[in-house]
Amino acid sequence: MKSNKDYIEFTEKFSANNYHPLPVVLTRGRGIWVWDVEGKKYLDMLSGYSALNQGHCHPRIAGALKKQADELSLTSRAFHNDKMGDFLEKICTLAGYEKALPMNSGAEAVETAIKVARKWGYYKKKVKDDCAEIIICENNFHGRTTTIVGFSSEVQYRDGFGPFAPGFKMIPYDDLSALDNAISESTVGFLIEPIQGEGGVNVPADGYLRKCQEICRKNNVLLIDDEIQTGLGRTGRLFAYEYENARPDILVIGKALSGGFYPVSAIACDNSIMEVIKPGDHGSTFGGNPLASAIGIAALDVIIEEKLAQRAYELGNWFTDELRKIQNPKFKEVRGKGLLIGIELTEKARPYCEKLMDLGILAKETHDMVVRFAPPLIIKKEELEWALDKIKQVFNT
Ligand code: IF1
Repeated sequence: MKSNKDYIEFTEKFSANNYHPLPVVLTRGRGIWVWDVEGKKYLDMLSGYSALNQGHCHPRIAGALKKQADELSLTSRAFHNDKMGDFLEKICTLAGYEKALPMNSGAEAVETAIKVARKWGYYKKKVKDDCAEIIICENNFHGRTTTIVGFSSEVQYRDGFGPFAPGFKMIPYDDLSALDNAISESTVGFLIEPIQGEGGVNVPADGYLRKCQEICRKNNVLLIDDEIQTGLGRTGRLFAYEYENARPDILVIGKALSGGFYPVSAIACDNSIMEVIKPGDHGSTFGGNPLASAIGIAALDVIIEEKLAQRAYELGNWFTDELRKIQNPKFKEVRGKGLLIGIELTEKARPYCEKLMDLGILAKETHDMVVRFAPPLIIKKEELEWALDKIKQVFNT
């Protein structure tokens, strides 16, 4: 039997060195559990960065994939298919918007939101050509395209990838006066994460999102909410903005939209915005394909029927309270919402993730000093209790 080490050495011969994964090689996943090539079992507390809210290989979504894969996988948008309508209707009905535009990766959906906001700016707000500006926040993470990393505050994400697209203005997160002062007559949108995931599980002050919505409305600026990581139940609501009833003008979703089976993303907005997009303006080879649509329908059905947002709310609150009871001088803060939780430490988090891995828990550090816990939302309380015991073993001084 080949060991984890064997697989890693073999893979590294051919793979770009663009990640620094934990030294574990996974070969099977089911629900909250994954197994490595040596048969060791782990509780996955990263969930594919929240693409696996429904858990690994959810049978209902797997079944939809297998069925559709035997019928029709791709038509391109040169022709219609019989699944995209049902998929987009489900997105619009659940999210409460009139229209949706399906893409593949999260970054593509963010790029789509940027293009739609800019075109809306020129055609509806009458912003001067090529002057549209979108406001973004420090410590944002919206993907890895050159446009998006161009407005990242993370040096490493930008280093060596310039030149970058203009038209973005950066402000501090969770700072309302900065937003108000940054808006000009050229501002078409404010792109924000309701909670900054990669930024370190940064939760803004209560009321922040609602007040952002008010400032945007007052200035005829589109509020663009990137819920690719916080959406689809992760934070204890179907969408994180619901905590403050801060409905965005453009909603961006991805990751768990496919239950981790396939890259599926989308934007949703009302027709007064989406109608600026005309045939041929935008698209992609795989966007809205029947296989992605069939998977997306099943993924959304699982989220709703298994009440994953409610589970995240109840179990997340309990789990966060328990983590806060751990007495450890290295704990700077335990924060998050629902089952998107971060423990900020006073030192690097990676060594603790390695200790957790030895005890059968897979968690990932974010922003160097934060251990992120984001298990699948199907997790049971007794499984979280098991995890808590291991976390206490690692962190209890
Ligand atoms: C990596 C981070 C998480 C996202 C939000 C858009 C995207 C993401 C809020 C782009 C993607 C992934 C990307 C992955 C690691 C992971 C990540 F650490 F990078 F930032 F989750 F926090 N908006 N996040 O979180 O979606 O194009 O990847 O489908 O790039 O290392 P994508």
